[in-house]
Amino acid sequence: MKIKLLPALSDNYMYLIIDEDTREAAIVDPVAPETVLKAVQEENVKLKKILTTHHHWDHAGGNEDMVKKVPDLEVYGGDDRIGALTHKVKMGDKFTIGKINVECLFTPCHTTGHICYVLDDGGDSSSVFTGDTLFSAGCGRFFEGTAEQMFRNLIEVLGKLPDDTKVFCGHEYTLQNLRYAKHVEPNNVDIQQRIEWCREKRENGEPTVPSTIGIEKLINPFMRVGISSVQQHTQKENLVDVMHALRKEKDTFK
Ligand code: GBP
Ligand code: ZN
Repeated sequence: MKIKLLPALSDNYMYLIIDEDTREAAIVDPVAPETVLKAVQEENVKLKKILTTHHHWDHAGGNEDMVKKVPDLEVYGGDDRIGALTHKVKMGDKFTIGKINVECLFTPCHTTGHICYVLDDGGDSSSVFTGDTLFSAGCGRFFEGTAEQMFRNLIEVLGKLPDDTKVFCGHEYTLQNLRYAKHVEPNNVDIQQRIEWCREKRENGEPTVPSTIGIEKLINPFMRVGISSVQQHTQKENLVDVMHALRKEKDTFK
């Protein structure tokens, strides 16, 4: 499996997923159709599917245009507000991209119909496309959901994936997120080291994506609600209360 990261708008990422055996491809959140079509031509692949994480325009806003330009394109997603949707999916639904297996994880909170997609090509590690649910070192705002839901998404669903699962998220927010992570845990050495690593990446014009589930468990405060330093920062013990307090503080963190 080959994954081509395609930057779009100011800080969005689209991902072109290629099954090299069959040359079949899928695109995650194609908000900039011209960029996608150029990459599809360059890679000489057959684009078969759109994987939409959620209905926000900066993720789903290119769908209508894409289906006009690519014949027989299938559009996957978990929300009726997603343009050109052909395959509405729910928790545990499975399909394929060539020989790559895809499993849908329902992760409502940022929006009520948010889906993350886990890809497995039989190789050593899987990849998960997390849209605006899980960012590197952060998570999406709770526009349409609760701390209880995000706790379930991050701890009980995404947090149960193997540590070596690669994380491909919807935005390049990592350095801003790490600044907040450092505020929560000033003594966390993994956060300090990740800031240096990400600074170097960004200075060279490179993305900080992919991360891994294992790395996120070390640096992402929203995946660390059960760690005592994070609990102490929020002055809460109940894990959902910690999640709620972190999101509330980050909503206005400058
Ligand atoms: C930043 O630049 O670092 N804090 C952000 C500011 C996702 S995009 C922008 C922001 O709020 N981004 C959203 C988010 O969840 N950020 C996580 C965070 O701040 O910790 N969006 O474009 C956003 O989802 C959107 C589109 C929102 C349509 C509502 C509608 Br309706
Ligand atoms: Zn969003």
